[in-house]
Amino acid sequence: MERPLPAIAKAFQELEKEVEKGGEAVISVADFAHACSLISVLFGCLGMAFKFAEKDYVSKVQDLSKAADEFESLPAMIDYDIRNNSVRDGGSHTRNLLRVLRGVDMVRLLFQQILITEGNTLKGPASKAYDQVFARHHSWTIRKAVGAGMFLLPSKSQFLKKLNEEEDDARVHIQGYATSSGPIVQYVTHLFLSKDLGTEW
Ligand code: 1PZ
Repeated sequence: MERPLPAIAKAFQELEKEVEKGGEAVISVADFAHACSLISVLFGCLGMAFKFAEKDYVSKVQDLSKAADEFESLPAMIDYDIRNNSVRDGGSHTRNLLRVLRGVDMVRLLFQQILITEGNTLKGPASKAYDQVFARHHSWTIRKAVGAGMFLLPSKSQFLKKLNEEEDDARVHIQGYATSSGPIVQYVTHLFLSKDLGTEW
């Protein structure tokens, strides 16, 4: 039986190790895209409601995986778009990176909320995470669609069952991801800010 949660936690813990080396340490595009691709599995455990989000996320991660053939590191990939004046262009690697990073951050907050929320619902945790990370970047139409989808989420226990997890074990991996993804989000955010690209677009 497959168990996606430990794999997700492990991939981000590995990335965190790279980031914690500090200094010259750079995350490779391939490792980042691979870790982000593992998150896609979660969509499959949420039912049909978020198919539209899954498609958008998966296509952007695939773009980053392809970019890994061309660029070794995330900074090198971003620098390419800066030289081409294409940072904010629809479909650019750098723009897709920012969107995917928000996905990573949303799952981080979702997991944090799951850990501190009592009861068996995902609606509260997911809504909080969405409101903090994505809401201000999305149109009214998308926000309404997401809000409607929140009512269709499975219960927490159904979600864990689909992930082939028992509650206690799941908490360890959920905590592992929540902790290790934080420094990754910070690192990539810092790349954007240090290159004067901003992140509010
Ligand atoms: C329990 C968890 C519930 C999951 C709720 C997921 C809500 C995310 C909703 C995202 C809607 C996506 C619709 C498309 C939006 C696009 O307009 C933007 C901008 O794309 P661009 O113009 O640059 O091409 N895309 C995004 O903002 C990226 C959306 C990624 C969503 C990833 C969410 C990860 C959460 C996974 C939870 C399992």
